[in-house]
Amino acid sequence: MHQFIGGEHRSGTSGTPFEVLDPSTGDVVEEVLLAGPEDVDAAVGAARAAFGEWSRATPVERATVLARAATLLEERAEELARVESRHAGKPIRLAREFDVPGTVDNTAFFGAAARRLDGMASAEYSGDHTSSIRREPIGVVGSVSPWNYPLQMAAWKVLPAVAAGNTIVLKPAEITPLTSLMLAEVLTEAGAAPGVVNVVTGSGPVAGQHLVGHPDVAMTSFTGSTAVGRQVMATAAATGKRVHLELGGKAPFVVFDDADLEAAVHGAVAANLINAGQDCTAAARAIVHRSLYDDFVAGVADLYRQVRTGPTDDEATDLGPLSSRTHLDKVAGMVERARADATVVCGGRSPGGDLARGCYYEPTVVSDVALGSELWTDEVFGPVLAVVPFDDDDEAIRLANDTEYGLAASAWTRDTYRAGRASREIRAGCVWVNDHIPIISEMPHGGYKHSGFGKDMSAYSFDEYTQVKHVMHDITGIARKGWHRTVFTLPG
Ligand code: TAP
Repeated sequence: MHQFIGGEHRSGTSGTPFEVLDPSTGDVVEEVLLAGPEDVDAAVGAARAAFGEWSRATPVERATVLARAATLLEERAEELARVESRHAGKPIRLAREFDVPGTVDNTAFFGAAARRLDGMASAEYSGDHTSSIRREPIGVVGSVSPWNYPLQMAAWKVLPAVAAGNTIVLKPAEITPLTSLMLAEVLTEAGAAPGVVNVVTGSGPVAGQHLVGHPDVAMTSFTGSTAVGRQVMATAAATGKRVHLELGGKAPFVVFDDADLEAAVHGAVAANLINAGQDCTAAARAIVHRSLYDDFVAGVADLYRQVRTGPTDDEATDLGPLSSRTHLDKVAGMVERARADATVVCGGRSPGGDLARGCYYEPTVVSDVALGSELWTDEVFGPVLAVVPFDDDDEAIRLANDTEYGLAASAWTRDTYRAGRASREIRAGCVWVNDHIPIISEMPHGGYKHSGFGKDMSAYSFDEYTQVKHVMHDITGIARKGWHRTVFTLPG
């Protein structure tokens, strides 16, 4: 029963079975019958049927559902953390302390935000009419989410959409469907009517593509790779729907010569290894002033050798596996090819022993990476830090911006003017100063350049999930209005 349609768990009708695996062992967690186009049609039908009532619910009614859902998620926190850890291969500590509390907080935030969807103030701009702005939901939203943070990415898609009065069909990545189903179940238990939140678990090319191209879906929101995002945009274009894309990243981590080296080294380790590097904002390219370069590389490598790589259910584990064997092969291949023109300082291989059954990869530092090489330009999405030196601030900013991506970046400096320049000139949706990774529900998350457009989280996300209507209300009661004479004048 791995589809959640119209408030009920159902089985997929594609006839295609799929094994959800634990990437730390290769064991089967659950066998799923994938969704086919008929399941997507049923989910879109349920969402369409639920739209009228949900879109007319008062803000406080929607807020009450979300507030209850936050409480229910908190009650199920340990269960959610365990399922998330198991199918996404996350260390249990990360699932418990980041994924689940982040989702609870997001749900509570959108519960509160649902009550204050602001428009422009009403006023008599023409003198003869009251103009007001209505922010209205768009309709059925079709969302597609990735495997790296299955629960949080589902929440980022579902919560602003339903808080604003839309109904939704979400297709999570087929390898990590379980916590998205739990989120839909919780929202329904909290009082969202059947059909408000639906989840179809199927493959991207079948269920995802059908959802994005569906004529009854008014908007697509997608989080995933830039390559698939472009395909999604092309599919959505055929039905002329609104598109919101959160895509890949290759975040620069710029360490100026006045930086606190200890802070930068520890910051780089945490920001590169979070979620085994499978984080679209993870520090991927460390750009370090030549005066600190050798110490920075040695410091990060020293900490990487102390990282505890291990079973995901062990509270002591720092680094879990990558999400799948296919992804492990991709990461390992990129590091192998980088050896031709760069230095692998530590890591660069999978651990042996008990961990060899899983998709583990050692924390890896690659120094003197060649500009323009694959490791410099392409997303690795693994625990691999590419490091290059720079000599002056202009070069640092240029290297930070030397990427087609623009999701996130950080600048490490004690000089307030340098920090100001970096945050202004680095082209990314988020720039941290002397930190890298923290996110908060109140602030937007989204990309520049090929990292996509539109924002997740925060009140800014309502711009994606609402449309603005101008209502112009005559206040004169005059039958023959002055402006009519511009169009026609009665003879005589
Ligand atoms: P993708 O391979 O792009 O897959 C993302 C989702 O798209 C999955 O659900 C996938 O389904 C689906 N999909 C694949 N082909 C499709 C198609 N033709 N039509 C509709 N849907 C399709 O990304 P991923 O490997 O799961 O996730 C990693 C990527 O996501 C990275 O690039 C990362 O940077 C990005 N990401 C970005 C953000 C933000 S906020 N910008 C956050 C997290 C991740 P199946 O996998 O089930 O086939």
